Amino acid sequence: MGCSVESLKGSTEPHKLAVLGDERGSLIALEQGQNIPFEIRRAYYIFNTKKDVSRGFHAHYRLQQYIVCVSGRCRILTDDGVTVQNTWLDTPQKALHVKNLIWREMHDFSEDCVLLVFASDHYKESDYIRNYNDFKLAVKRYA
Ligand code: T46
Repeated sequence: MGCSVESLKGSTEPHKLAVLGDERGSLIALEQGQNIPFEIRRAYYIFNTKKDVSRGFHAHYRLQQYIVCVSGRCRILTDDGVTVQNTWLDTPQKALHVKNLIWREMHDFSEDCVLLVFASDHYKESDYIRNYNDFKLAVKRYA
């Protein structure tokens, strides 16, 4: 990579989101600079996931993401090269801020799972680290 990679400290942060509900139902607002601590360049959602099929298995050199499970549940494994963390996203009230240089895997999707992701950059395959050994080397290099 020609450019610097941000610090690894505090690389996966769970956030609790405030529900703005009334008698009609619930609403959660996500705003750049309020809940989402980076400029949003892309959003995508993952749905129609198949039983016992996991996803992810990669890290990003620079990309930060903010992940919310708006329906159903799934388990997100994050690994900073030293510590592995498992977080259940099982309510729309939980969000996970996953910074750069974090290995992530998504497991145990419920049938109704819809994972909404906000990303700090456009899709770039060159930003993906898809091999775990390459990820460990990148962590050593940039930590
Ligand atoms: C991540 C986790 C949480 C695009 O063309 N544009 C996009 O914005 C994305 C996200 C993907 N794609 C293509 C690339 C692949 O051909 O869609 C296909 C599936 O992507 P991928 O295998 O990377 O999907 P996941 O679920 O393993 O990972 C995704 C994100 O790629 C990744 O950044 O952190 O969700």
